[in-house]
Amino acid sequence: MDSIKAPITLLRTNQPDGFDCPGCAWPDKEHRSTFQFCENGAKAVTWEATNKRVTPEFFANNTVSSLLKMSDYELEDMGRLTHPLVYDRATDTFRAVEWDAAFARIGEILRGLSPDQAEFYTSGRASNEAAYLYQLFVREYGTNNFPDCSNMCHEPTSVGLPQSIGIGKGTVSLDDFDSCELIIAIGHNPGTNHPRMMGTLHEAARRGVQIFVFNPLRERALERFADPQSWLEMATFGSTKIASTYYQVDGGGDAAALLGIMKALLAMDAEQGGNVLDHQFIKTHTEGFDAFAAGVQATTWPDIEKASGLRQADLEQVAIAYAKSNATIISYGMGITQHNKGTANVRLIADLLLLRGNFGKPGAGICPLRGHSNVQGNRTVGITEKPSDSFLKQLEDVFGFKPPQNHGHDAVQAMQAMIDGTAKALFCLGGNFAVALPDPEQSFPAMAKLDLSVHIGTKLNRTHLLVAKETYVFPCLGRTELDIQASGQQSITVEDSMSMVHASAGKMTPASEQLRSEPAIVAGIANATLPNSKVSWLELIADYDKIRDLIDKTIPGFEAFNERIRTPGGFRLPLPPTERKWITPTGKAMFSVYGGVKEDADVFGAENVLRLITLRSHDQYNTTIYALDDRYRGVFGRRDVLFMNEDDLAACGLEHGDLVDIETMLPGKQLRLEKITAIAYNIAKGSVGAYYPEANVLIPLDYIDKESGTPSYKSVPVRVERSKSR
Ligand SMILES: Nc1nc2c(c(=O)[nH]1)N[C@H]1C(S)=C(S)[C@@H](COP(=O)(O)OP(=O)(O)OC[C@H]3O[C@@H](n4cnc5c(=O)[nH]c(N)nc54)[C@H](O)[C@@H]3O)O[C@H]1N2
Ligand SMILES: Nc1nc2c(c(=O)[nH]1)N[C@H]1C(S)=C(S)[C@@H](COP(=O)(O)OP(=O)(O)OC[C@H]3O[C@@H](n4cnc5c(=O)[nH]c(N)nc54)[C@H](O)[C@@H]3O)O[C@H]1N2
Ligand SMILES: [Mo]
Repeated sequence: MDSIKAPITLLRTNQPDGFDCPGCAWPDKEHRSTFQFCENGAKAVTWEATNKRVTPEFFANNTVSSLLKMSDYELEDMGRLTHPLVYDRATDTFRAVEWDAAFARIGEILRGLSPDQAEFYTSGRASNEAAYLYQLFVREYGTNNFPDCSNMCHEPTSVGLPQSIGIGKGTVSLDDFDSCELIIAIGHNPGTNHPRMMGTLHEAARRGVQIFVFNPLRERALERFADPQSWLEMATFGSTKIASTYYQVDGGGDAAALLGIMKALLAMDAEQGGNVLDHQFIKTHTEGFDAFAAGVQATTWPDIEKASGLRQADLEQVAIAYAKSNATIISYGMGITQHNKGTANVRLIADLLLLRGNFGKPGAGICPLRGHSNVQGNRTVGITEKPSDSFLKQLEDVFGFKPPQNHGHDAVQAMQAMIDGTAKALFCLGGNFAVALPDPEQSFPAMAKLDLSVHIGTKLNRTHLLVAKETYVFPCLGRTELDIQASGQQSITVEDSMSMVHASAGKMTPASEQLRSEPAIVAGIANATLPNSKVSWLELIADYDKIRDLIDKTIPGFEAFNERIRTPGGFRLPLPPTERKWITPTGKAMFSVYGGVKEDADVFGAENVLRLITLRSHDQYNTTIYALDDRYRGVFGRRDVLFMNEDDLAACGLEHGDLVDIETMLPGKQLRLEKITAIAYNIAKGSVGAYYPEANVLIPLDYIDKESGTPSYKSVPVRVERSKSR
């Protein structure tokens, strides 16, 4: 970004009249605090607002085959896309195409397919307005095939929490962090992925709130953190201790740890005459306690210790602190969800909170850390392969078409349909679908089998280059850019991790005159595909208030949307558990039975089998690599490393710095990653860590949490040996 624009643009991040940070989904207090941005938010903003451009001239001089040889980092580093592009097979290049001609051709192809042969992916940066139009178009076209990035991320939250508390979202607000007495942070790395949360944790730590961290890796920022917003600490190079205690749980050992804490609580409650659990809450608000308690009691301490890697005495300490706290928040991320029993893990967290009534009171609740800045909003406005009957009915009533009733494909199922050849078309509203998914050896070639692929993006990435018979790449406006339509300047809206909906308006001159907004591109394709549509697509684009009026009419919680969005800070969507209302089939919050203690007992028993955890570095945003450093973990200039515990290195006959080959140890799978440098690291014994997406070659596509369909990106059994290839 040029040096004059950069500071002005960054100052507008997360301001009432500015744009929402395209980084993470952590909220801001009232969204109008003084200038708040973080290092990684700044990277996300400047990544989008770069001066570099990748033009039709560039594409004319570079074949797709030659571009495919470039790294993901190099591809995005070429800059912003400037023109709508179509793939030309004869020359193996992309060339510029007229928007309307492209839309017309796409419409023609789509009309020739049966709707369930097309897959419509969404990555979580799209605005509510774009995502709503997209689902409307796709449902009028006739399918619920909505693979989305949530399917690889917080789907276990979307599936598990409704069963437990009646809604698939977090229940805490930022204010709750001001009055909580205990925070338990499981399986997330906020110093890198939600840096603004560090400010919140930092304040809590200074208030004397205990923070217990459960993580197999020692993450520096969770141990100590200097708040960049605190001038004094920066000036004095001081830092605040964050984790009161850091529990270095084994990878995949969280369920055992949670069961241990709950076993200790049940025992304390029995000893102390029922003073430990909130029996009144349990009686009034929950069901399933007896079966749950029996399951916990049947779990033995030796099993818990073995599966969690933690000692009984440690887990009892957590239970004692939890019993003392009148208001507890549990936050969690991918360390909980990306496992074979991700959904069951999420339910266990809810169980622990239910035991002491930690819902619907100040300072307490559950806090899933969402990924993309509007991934939660996308789901709220209808991006789901499993729409509810009531939502479909509402669409039918308001628009007068019959939406498809059967459930569609999630991300893994969409890729499987592409692999077996039943899917013929793929749309991507943002993201890097093929690179984000497991097993590129299967998924990359599947892209070429499609008749049509269409991508809406800001920068070029590998998924765009894995061309189908016909491929279009459409450049769109980013969050930071001015969006002018017929009625004037438009704002879009987003929902953060805490269900706050607010407006966002970019101010920068668009990267190219050719760019269109995401809503405009979706509407253009819809208009060209559905000649008898019940929706006036182009009118909606003239004024996004009209899109919001439709959201208001069809989605609960958005009443008076246009009015409320004009209040600085926006508004909060209804969260019934915060009022102790439970929208479950029984009308109560539900305890669950985990069943056993280990998520995958059989696989990891064998000799020398280690658990591979795939991770984000400090210098990356998912598949976007900003640079090759991972500062907090002390890795510089490279990403081809494997984090290993010293004991595991020794057991494999290796030393720090040795080159290793990694092989996936699942029956019938032949997945390998070769010539990786093993480095000694403070990681729980039995677990090894490697960077995503490079390590996706080791993850089978069908190795998933069966309840949610989410790949077990953090729990792949592997064997590590000295590299044969030198
Ligand atoms: N800068 C930046 N910000 C981002 C992103 C980014 O890539 N870059 N990505 C965004 C997205 S889409 C998401 S989903 C979030 C992801 O944010 P996080 O949830 O923080 O995701 P990860 O970096 O994958 O790592 C999670 C943490 O889980 C730990 N872990 C791994 N396995 C286990 C386990 O079995 N148990 C426990 N207790 N811990 C475990 C790892 O050591 C790591 O510290 O961040 C969002 N924000
Ligand atoms: N091994 C392993 N794999 C994982 C994970 C893991 O932890 N380990 N994490 C998973 C998770 S949590 C997620 S969420 C997925 C992420 O999967 P995706 O969401 O598909 O991937 P991203 O890397 O976030 O997408 C980056 C691309 O988005 C486009 N883009 C950026 N901004 C915009 C915009 O404003 N509009 C549009 N239209 N496009 C834009 C750019 O073209 C960029 O190349 O990956 C999953 N894959
Ligand atoms: Mo994510």
